[in-house]
Amino acid sequence: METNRLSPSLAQALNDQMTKEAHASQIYLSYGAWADARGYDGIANFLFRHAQEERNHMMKILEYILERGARVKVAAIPAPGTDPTSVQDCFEKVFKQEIDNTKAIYTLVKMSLTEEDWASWNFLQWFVKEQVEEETLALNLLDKIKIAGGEKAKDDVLYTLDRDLKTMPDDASLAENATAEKP
Ligand code: OFO
Repeated sequence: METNRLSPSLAQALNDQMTKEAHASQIYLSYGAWADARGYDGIANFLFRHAQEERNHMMKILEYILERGARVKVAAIPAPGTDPTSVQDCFEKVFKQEIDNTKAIYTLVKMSLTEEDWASWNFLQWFVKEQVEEETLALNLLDKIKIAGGEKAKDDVLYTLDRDLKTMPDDASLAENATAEKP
């Protein structure tokens, strides 16, 4: 009896997405190491936490593939690429990385829609929402550094930003999640 509930193409695409999430994790890890080596402990802490979040995303997909009876294929993770050249460049790279990942998630959503695989479509909505949060978070960081002077940001401003990032929440609060009780 056939117990696999994923089409071969969607199973492959989800496996590929697992690798993309692992790749994102490696990118955050490498940027975190870059920031730490330059004395930006708070930025490093934020990026390391985010590396873990990306790994959790990978695990979430892995568990879903297994749950649907398809095969998980753990593939090689591409290298994270070059180090940022500045704090601004770091956040710009983070933002671009999140946009690329959003595009990949949208492709998966489209596939599930075309295949009328509503279980996968429903599963992927969590990622659609997550990407909105992550893009907002990255954009907020980019705004902060731009206000601080971008490439010309002074050391004391970078110091404050670094200190704030240490305790910054991992998720951005979105307008659509606001309620009358919790505006
Ligand atoms: Fe997995 O959310 Fe960012 O990339």
